[in-house]
Amino acid sequence: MSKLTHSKKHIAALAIVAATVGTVGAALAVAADLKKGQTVYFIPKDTLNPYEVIADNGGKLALDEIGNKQVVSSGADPTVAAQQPSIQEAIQSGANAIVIAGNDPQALCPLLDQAKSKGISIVSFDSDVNCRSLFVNQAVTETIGRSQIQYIAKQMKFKGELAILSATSTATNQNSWIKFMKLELKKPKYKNIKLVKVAYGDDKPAKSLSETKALLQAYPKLKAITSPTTVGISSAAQYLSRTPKYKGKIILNGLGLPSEMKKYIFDGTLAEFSLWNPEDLGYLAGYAASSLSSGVITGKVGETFTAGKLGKYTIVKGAGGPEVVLGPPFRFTKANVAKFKF
Ligand code: RAM
Repeated sequence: MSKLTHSKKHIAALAIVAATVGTVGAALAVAADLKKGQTVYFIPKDTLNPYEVIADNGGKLALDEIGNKQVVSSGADPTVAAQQPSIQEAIQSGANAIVIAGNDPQALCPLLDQAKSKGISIVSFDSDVNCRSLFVNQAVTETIGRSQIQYIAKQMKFKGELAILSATSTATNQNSWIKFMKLELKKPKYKNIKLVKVAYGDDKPAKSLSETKALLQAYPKLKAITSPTTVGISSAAQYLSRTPKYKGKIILNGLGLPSEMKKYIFDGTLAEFSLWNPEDLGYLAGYAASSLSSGVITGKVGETFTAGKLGKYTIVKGAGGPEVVLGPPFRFTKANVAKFKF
């Protein structure tokens, strides 16, 4: 193996992938169809959120494999205003594709439509926008939302006050998960659980922490907090863990990075949380964007493409239009959390 040239190694790697998915010829053909030397802009919600950084790194892995260039550009805050200059930059520099995690479903669309009219392929990932050809979804939206309620309700013994600590109030992903959390809570078995508030920590550690404090002060009988954001859950866990009055008494769950959350699992602050592999999400988005900008797919339901080591994906009908779904989320507990690197 060590004597193989780079390209032979690449072919060998592809053959392994192809054998795994059982379609050697097809996988090699798709890889050959991808254009090289293209530029793909990754525009995360912001550049400081560790989750977004991991996802962007996954995108780079894919683009490096294909022979494309990644530019990561966004603001320090998860806002529309901070993302707009990055879209403009992508247009002006003649990028081939944009992969964006939208801080709002609609407000970015005038600029994204302008980009599309210049021939730039538009893919959303993590947080959807209304004006894209394809959304790379981390897991089925409904499953993410409903499962968080199912898990926390069990820990709450199906009664008591519950609050949600979200990201920004306009984030498409959190809002669509919260919609399904509320639908799940409508089932008769949750009649004794009261959702008292949805608070917004804006995916900023300091604001997420102060919102956690404010919830606990405003609702002295609060039993549980669910936080569908990695920044929210880690800030809430940090506060609960260092406050003896609350540690192990306020139930916490949500979506977190195992690397950030394992210490709070082991110190008894919380029992479980969920996520998917953000690096794989970015990697899949890198292949999706390159497949679109190469004309291998156009973004129609039923089309397929190969995402390197992750194998073959089929475009399905999602709530906001055509999407590909990375896969089912993982659930982390004391038993498995240490095994995950992200
Ligand atoms: C935060 C961000 C991101 C979300 C994860 C779960 O890092 O809000 O968009 O997908 O949490």
